[in-house]
Amino acid sequence: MSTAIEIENGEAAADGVPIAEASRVLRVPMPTLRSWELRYGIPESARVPGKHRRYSPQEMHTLRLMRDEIARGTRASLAAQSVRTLLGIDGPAAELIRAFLDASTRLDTDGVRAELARATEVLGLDGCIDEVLLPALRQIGQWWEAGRCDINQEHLTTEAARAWLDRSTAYAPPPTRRNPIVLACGPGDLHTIGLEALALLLRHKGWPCRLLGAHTSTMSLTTASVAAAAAGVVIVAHLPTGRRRALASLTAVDDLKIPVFYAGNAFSSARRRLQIPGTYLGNRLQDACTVIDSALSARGTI
Ligand code: B12
Repeated sequence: MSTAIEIENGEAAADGVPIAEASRVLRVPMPTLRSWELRYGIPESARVPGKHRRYSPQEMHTLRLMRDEIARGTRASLAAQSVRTLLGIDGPAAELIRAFLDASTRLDTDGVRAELARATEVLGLDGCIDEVLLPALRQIGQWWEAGRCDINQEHLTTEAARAWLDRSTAYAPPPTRRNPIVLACGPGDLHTIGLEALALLLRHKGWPCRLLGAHTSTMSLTTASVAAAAAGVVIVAHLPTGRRRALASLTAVDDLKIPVFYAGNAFSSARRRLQIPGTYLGNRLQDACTVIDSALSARGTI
């Protein structure tokens, strides 16, 4: 018998997943799935008239993004727009994501960096990060989960993207503020790229940044934040298993009366953000950068 995850990835259903099965696997009622397609074109219909709807692995992915976006509290119409952007269905990002993924599939790390540079020319740095880099990484995560790419491809692509972020940071304008922003993963998390990208955007707003990186313990974070006289602290956690320890770090920084901000999938639903100190940064890095910049500038910490 096939497991839910196999079906969700399409591995066990070569002809696609029937709507009743999709509803069961995704835990979304069938009428809701039908209304997403009718009202918002999510996913775009590939149905042959007279035949029952069957969802391909890519369509299941689209539905899952829609479900998760709504679970984060977004209205269905806006969620549909955001899913389109995430998938690169809309606008010039679509071609740039494809080119990035082609370079990744060829294991061409120079190509990955070159595509990020091209995306920056076309969409600006904000657009490159939110509309190309993050959606492409999400797609690679999906491919990896579905067995469509191996771990080497994921690692090479991630490292190429990190090298590009690092190099871009080296060429960012010099800081115009005095107190730095400290950025760290929660103690249980290795997923640094979102933080590295945010640090680059903050550097472009004049903020010096201290990136503490992966698996930062609460003790190291508080010690470094006090030593640096941090203007603010950002903590990111992706894995649900790391949420409790990330929360301990947030609380410790908040106790020091340093403004604290947080993001990542460990906090993606409203329920997971109940009674958490600090400011939730949402999904888009350019918006997160604006929130932090406005909050800290308003405090006059420069
Ligand atoms: C690259 C990567 C890695 C790299 C990280 C390298 C690095 N230096 O960052 C490595 C190889 C180390 C890694 C390890 C693992 N990973 Co990993 N990884 C990824 C991948 C492909 C991209 C991660 C990423 O940067 N995501 C950022 C964006 C693209 O993710 P997102 O979900 O869309 O994020 C949204 C919001 O959270 C927010 N956001 C995200 N980051 C930030 C940051 C800021 C500042 C803000 C404001 C917002 C924000 O914006 C996004 C929406 O627009 C994802 C795939 C994916 N879907 O994310 C898997 C993924 C996150 N990894 C996963 C897993 C399971 C693991 C491992 C446990 C694998 C293993 N068995 O060893 C380990 C965990 C190690 C650990 N303790 O953390 C799962 C997590 C599933 C879950 N929910 O629990 C994912 C989703 C892959 C998958 N499809 O299964 N991983």
